[in-house]
Parts: sequence; structure tokens; C-alpha cells
Amino acid sequence: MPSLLQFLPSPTKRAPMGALPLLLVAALAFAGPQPAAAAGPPAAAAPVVTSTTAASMTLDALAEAHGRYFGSATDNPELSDAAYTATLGSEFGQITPGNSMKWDTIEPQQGQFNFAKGDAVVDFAQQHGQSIHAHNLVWHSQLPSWVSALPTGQVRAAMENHITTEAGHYKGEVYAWDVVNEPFNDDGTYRTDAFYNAMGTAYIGDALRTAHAADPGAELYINDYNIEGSGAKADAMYRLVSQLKADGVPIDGVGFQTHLAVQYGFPSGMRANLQRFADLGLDVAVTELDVRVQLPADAAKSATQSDYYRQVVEACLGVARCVGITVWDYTDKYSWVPSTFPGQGSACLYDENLQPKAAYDAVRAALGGGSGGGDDGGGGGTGNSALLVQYRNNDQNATDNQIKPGLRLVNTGGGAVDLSTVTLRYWFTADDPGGSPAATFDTWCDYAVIGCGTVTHRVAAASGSPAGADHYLEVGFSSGSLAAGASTGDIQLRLNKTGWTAFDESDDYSRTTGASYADAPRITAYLGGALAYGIEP
Ligand code: G2I
Repeated sequence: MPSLLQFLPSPTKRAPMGALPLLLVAALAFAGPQPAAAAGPPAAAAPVVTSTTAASMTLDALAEAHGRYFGSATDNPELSDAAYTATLGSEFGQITPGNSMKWDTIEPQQGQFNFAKGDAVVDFAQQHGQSIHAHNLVWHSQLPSWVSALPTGQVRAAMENHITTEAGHYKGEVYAWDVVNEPFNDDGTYRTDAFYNAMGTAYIGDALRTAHAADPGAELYINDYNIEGSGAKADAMYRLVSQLKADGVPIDGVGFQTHLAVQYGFPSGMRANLQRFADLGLDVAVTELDVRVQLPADAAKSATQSDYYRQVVEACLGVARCVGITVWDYTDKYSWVPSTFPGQGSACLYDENLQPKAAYDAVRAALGGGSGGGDDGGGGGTGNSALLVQYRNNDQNATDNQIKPGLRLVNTGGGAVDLSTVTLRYWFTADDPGGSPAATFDTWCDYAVIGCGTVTHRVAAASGSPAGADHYLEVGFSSGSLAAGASTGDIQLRLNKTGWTAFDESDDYSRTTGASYADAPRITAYLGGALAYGIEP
């Protein structure tokens, strides 16, 4: 068992509060190798979380099982919305104040500081055991006009005073600071804001040193958007932080905002891009994740959105020093997108009525959790699941050379399920005693209401050869989303041994003789690889 210190981002810095319950999760949920420490070597193996446990765990608890946090931005007006704060306070382990620590809020007039809004967010986080990623100290936007109006010779002192006073006020209260936000234009050139105009690129190192002096325990970040994948802007950030590290400037992490849009595609090479920053000895974090669509949303856009969320989670989990993921508010009710991009929206994990969307299920699945958010009434089978498998036998001859299961997958939960995260297993025996070489199989989809083109199928040997089940037919889906209450409809499958020898199906674990569809708990379903329905042999 590793010591607590191995889970901390750095021995000299505060851990996100969310990291502390990790030990508890680890003790409860890990049967095998431990997760990677946030700042340690790559994970050797994914954590083992039982399906019942995973289905009831929050996004943050699922992330903690990987040594990460899962957080959300929030803002002061939202904190009086009780339905909103109920989920904000329970599902997420980390908070970023969306506006309340920005310069125009904290120091609207030179030397006049007002911390009330920022303090309110800190209070909420502390009451809910959440860490704070503070945002931000130096940014060209939401910058009061008095700063831009200063003679260039006075900007440095004003910036240092702002940082010293604000980071000093929150000293010991926040896990991390976005010290410099969005220093680059999209082509990788520097923004010519008040700070750059006064000090050139030197303002960045100066800001970081000043912040470090004010709160030596805080993790210090530079944060930007459109740097998630490879490209000129990411390269510019890479050159900047490489130089800062070489110069001994106190910088601990790079924040990748990750404001994505379905219509612009997924950033190319995100995992590799995060990794090259991590390889400089920096933490990386997904700091402002959302995935907007052009309205109205539809099933196809929703499926792509879910896929992008999944890919972001997988990119972070694939980089040992990716410490966590923050969504830029969790609900469409409070998303910044519609007012900034008219005609676009639906960017968040929860809809405007605070109900989890398919994207939420995709994130859960990517974190190794079963279905949870859409589940409002149990799964009609085992565990806390939103999936139900039904089966009928399309082949009443138990001793011929083919097996023909008919399957239906039903979503009994309250939220959509991303079909690409689902697999089913029909368990059977190969009846190939001592076969040498062991039996191989052909599998077929003869008909599917949703189209055989999206149904994948293969046979695999079952580990341990449980009784009646030395093999299973695994069925998956290349794409699609199953709405709440919906069924895939009939999927007619068939398999045979390539040598066409006969089976004896009478002892097969998943088989019944029923010729009409009925619930089938001996056919198992998995969400993101975690058991979500049925009983394994
Ligand atoms: O634009 C999305 C984010 C991009 N990265 C930096 C983040 O700081 C930024 O956050 C957004 C906030 O979510 C918005 O809420 O920053 C916007 C300003 O650039 C914020 O919008 C502003 C509105 O423009 C103001 O009219 C409004 O008074 O929010 C203010 C407070 O509600």
C-alpha cells in the first residue's frame, strides 16, 4: 500500500481535498494494483471497481479511483439555487469560481479590494469538502479599465500588488491558481494586452514569482484554450513553459481549457499533447471542459458530444500527471455558451432541468463507472443499473451446429445511454473437448432493427471456464445512443464453429428455450467495461 504522500501532487504542495478520500476509495474498491499517483509514474492497470459500487459512485469518486479529481465551475448567483447546489456539492470534488475571483470583481478600483464573492465560493467548497482551483490573477479580459489606462511604467507595480493582495488573501485556501490566463492569440503570437505592452513576455515570469511569494503552497498554472491538440498555439505554450522551467520560474501546471464544439472536430493528438507538457515536469489539467453543439441538438450531435467527452476523459486518464478534469459548469442552465455563441448551446453534462444527459453517462463509463445519472428506478435486474437485456431463442434444436440468440437491450434509466460504451455477453460452451487447435468461430448478425452495420460481434474464451460458459459471444455497438426508456429492438445473432461441428446447447449458461422475448439475467451487459446488468457465470 503506498503512503498518503504518493497520492499528493508534490510533497511541498497542498493536495486537492479530493485526493484525501482516495485512500478510502482505494481501500474499498481496489483488488489489484494501485492507481497512479497524480504526479507519479503511469498507471500499470486500471482500478477494479465492482459494478454495484461504481454505479453508485459520484463522478469525483470515480475520478479519485484513478487519482484524479472531477470538478465544476460555479458562480455566485447560482449558489442560491438549491437544486443546483445539491448536485454541485455532491457530485464534484473540486470547484473553480467562474467569475468571482477575476480582477474586475476583486479590485474594480485601484487599491479597493472586495473579496465577498470569492469568499462565498470558497465557503461553499469548504463546506462540501471540495478543493478550489482559483481563477484568475492576470488576464486581458474582465480587466477593469483603470488597469489599461495606467501609464506603462505603472503596470508592473499594479499587477504585483493585485497578485500579492489576492493570492495573499486566499493563501492556504486554494489548491491552485491560474496565474496567467490566455496569454496567446490563436496563431501562437502573444496577446498585446496591458501587461505585454508594459513588460513584454517578462510579465509572465514576474506574475508567477509574485504569486509564489504570496502563496508558496499553491500550484501555479498558466491556462489557455485551443491548446488541447497539436498546433501553433499549443507549440507556443510549450515553448513558453519550457523556457519558464529552464529559467527556474515557479510554474507547476498547464491548464487546458477544452472548450470544444462538435462542429469543429476533436483536437488532434490530445493525449500526446498533454503528455509532452507532463514530460517537462508539469502537472496538466482539463480546466474548463464543455462541448457545444449548433442548436437544436439531435441524436447524432449528442452522440458526437458524448464521444468527445469520453475522449477527453481518456486523454486525461492516459497521462499520469493529468491531475483532474473541471467542467465549465455542469448544467446547461448556467452555461456561458448561448450568450457568447448565439445559436449554440447544450454544451454541458446536465440539461437545463438539471437532468444528466448522455454525455454524463459517457463520462461515467470512461471513468469506469456503471450507468448512474439517468438511473431513476433501478435496472430491472441486478445492481443499480439502467440496462436490461432481453432474450429469445431463435433455434429450438439444441444439438445442431449453430447457436441463434435473439437479443434486445432496453434502457430502463432516465438518461440516454451511449451505445458505444455498452457490450453484452451471451455465455455458452464450445463442446469441443480437447480440440486441437481449440475451436474458432464465425459470428453473424442476421437482422437488427438498428441495423447490423452498427452491431459488432465476436466470440472470446471465458477466463476460468465457468460451468456452462467456457466461451461467450460478445455483442457491441459501433455508435448510437439509446434514449431513456428505449430498446434497440430485435437483434438476431448467429454463431458456428469454423469446423461446423455440433454443439450441445442444453447446458449453456445463457440459454433458455423461450421463443418469446423475456428478461435474461444470465446474459450480462457492461457499461464502459463495468458490469451493469445480469449475473456472470
Ligand atoms: O468564456 C468562457 C471562459 C473562457 N476561459 C476563461 C474563463 O474565465 C471564461 O469564463 C467566462 C465566464 O464563464 C462568463 O460568465 O468568462 C466570461 C467573460 O469573458 C464570463 O461572461 C461574463 C459576461 O460577459 C458578463 O457580461 C457578465 O457580467 O460574465 C459576467 C458575470 O456574469
